[in-house]
Amino acid sequence: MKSKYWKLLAVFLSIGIVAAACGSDDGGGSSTTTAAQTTTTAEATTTTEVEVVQSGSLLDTVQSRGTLNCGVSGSAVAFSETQADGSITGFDADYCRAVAAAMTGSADNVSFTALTASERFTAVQTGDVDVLMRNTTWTQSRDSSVGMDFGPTTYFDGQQLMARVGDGFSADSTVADLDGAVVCTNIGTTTEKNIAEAAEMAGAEITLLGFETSDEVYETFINGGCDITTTDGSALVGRKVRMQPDDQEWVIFPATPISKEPLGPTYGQNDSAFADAVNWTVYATIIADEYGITSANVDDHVGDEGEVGRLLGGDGELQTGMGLAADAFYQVIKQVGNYSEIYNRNLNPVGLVREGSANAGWLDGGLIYSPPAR
Ligand SMILES: N[C@@H](CCC(=O)N[C@@H](CS)C(=O)NCC(=O)O)C(=O)O
Repeated sequence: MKSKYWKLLAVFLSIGIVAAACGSDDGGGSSTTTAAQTTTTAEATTTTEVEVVQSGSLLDTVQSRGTLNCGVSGSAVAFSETQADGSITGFDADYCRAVAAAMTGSADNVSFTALTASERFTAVQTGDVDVLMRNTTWTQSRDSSVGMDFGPTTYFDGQQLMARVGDGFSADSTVADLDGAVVCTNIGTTTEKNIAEAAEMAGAEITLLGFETSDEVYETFINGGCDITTTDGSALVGRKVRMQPDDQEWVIFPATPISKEPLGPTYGQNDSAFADAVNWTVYATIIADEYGITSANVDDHVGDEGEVGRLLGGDGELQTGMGLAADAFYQVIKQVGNYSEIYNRNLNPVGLVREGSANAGWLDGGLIYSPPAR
């Protein structure tokens, strides 16, 4: 009888630990939980008091602050653009808003910081921003020695080149055709490394000019200071639409990009609660898209059975267990929209479409896919 009582107490105390870990509402510092450690022998079960020190997650900090600090480019056409009134629009900016909606209940609770490529990782490490939504490529070195962790890829990109048709370049040009060319790009990027490597492997001698901002790159390109600009294909498309002068015709090549550039959320490493909240925000937008649930019709689906019901906060919901409100993802879809809505409203206007691209859903031959909400 006595042994049974201690077993029950031990189970009760263990549940207490889990609840404290998931629901901590401190300011993000270390939280100390007194817990029970149990030792079971054939004869008896004894309970010993030990201290479990659990370091606070950035998720707690964001929730108590009430604002998500999100690092963006601020000058990446259609991804994060600073408007005249200071607001930031675009695909990446909307993913900042989505994460803010999930973590704080409102998509408006975002403070944006515009960062150049070379500033971005330091800004995470110093705590100036909580997360980057800054056309940032997931690479092995960034994921390891640089100290970042990466969320689900929101845009599958690849590096391409852009040149003037008047200089003899066409859609069929290749890296080998760059021999003797001056190539402009941003510093602190995968771009500069990829092009240097690709040119060397193709036997093309190039002069690589690196700039801190894209605005400087395109100013120099338009003025004839470089023959080629190179970066993620999506950025070339956006800049061509916005900046090609009437007296120049720009062409993007090669059709198959010279690299893989999976772009998505990036945050400091080893913070699982924060990572889960960011990652499942992205997955929620993808799952909603798979079911055709949009900001316009989400209210009709609250209370649905199965995966949709759970995702929107109904029976069996899994959000509170990860430190979010039960309706966190309902708020994301209601206030920001599903993956297609976010993609189409920001990227269709510059000519980027999901159909036939790697950014189509997996059922349509693309790579956009989510694990199940179960
Ligand atoms: N995806 C690449 C390139 C990212 C990058 O910085 N791209 C440039 C060209 S789109 C950019 O964001 N420029 C915007 C700016 O200068 O603020 C990386 O992660 O290194």
